[in-house]
Amino acid sequence: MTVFTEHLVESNRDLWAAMAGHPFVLGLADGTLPDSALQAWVQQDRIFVVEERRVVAALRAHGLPSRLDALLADLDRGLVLEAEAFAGTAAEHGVALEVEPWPVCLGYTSYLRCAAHDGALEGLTALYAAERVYLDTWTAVAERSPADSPYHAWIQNWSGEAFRGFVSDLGRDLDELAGGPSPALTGRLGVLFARAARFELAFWEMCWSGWAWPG
Ligand code: MP5
Repeated sequence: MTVFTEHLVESNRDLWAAMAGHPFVLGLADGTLPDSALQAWVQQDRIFVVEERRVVAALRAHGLPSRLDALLADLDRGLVLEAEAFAGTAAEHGVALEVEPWPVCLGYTSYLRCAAHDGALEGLTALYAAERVYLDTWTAVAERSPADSPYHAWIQNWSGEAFRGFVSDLGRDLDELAGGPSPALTGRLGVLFARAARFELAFWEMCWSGWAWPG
């Protein structure tokens, strides 16, 4: 029998392929990303990781099994460092830090937070989509990147052993918490997972196309 998290990923293979082949991701891989797209990503993903801390806090407020709670505590510490790394990159490139979240970023972070408030399984399923997409997409970037890629640190951050281990632990704990979900629950969580993954694709597109607020 396929475990729950693998079933979720298998059901969304087309989305995974669309992400690995997205122009933003291909630009990351060969180092040809336009400055405007890179700047948008640095600014918007910094907001994403800051907001992700609130998702993690909402999840932990449900009272989770201790191993999972400790994993999320580690994630929270890592997010502080990631936000600092983005701030450092922004300073190096003269990029403004305090910008508004663009619609897709705001929609996605709000969606993740709502899922986390709705329940532990709901929030973890949506968060797992975000983490698994990042692992798999940056792994695709790593496979196509030269060793001296200007994005080496990011590639390492999201395709290296530490992050791979974290995503694997998160999946294991989600599978354990979900148990053998009923068809109705599987369907409901499947929608949450797929929507979060579609937001991930939209996030790349937002950065690539500069989808700011109209007007
Ligand atoms: C992640 C991220 C990875 N930084 N940004 C998006 C849009 N999706 C996923 O997560 P983490 O937890 O920041 O390493």
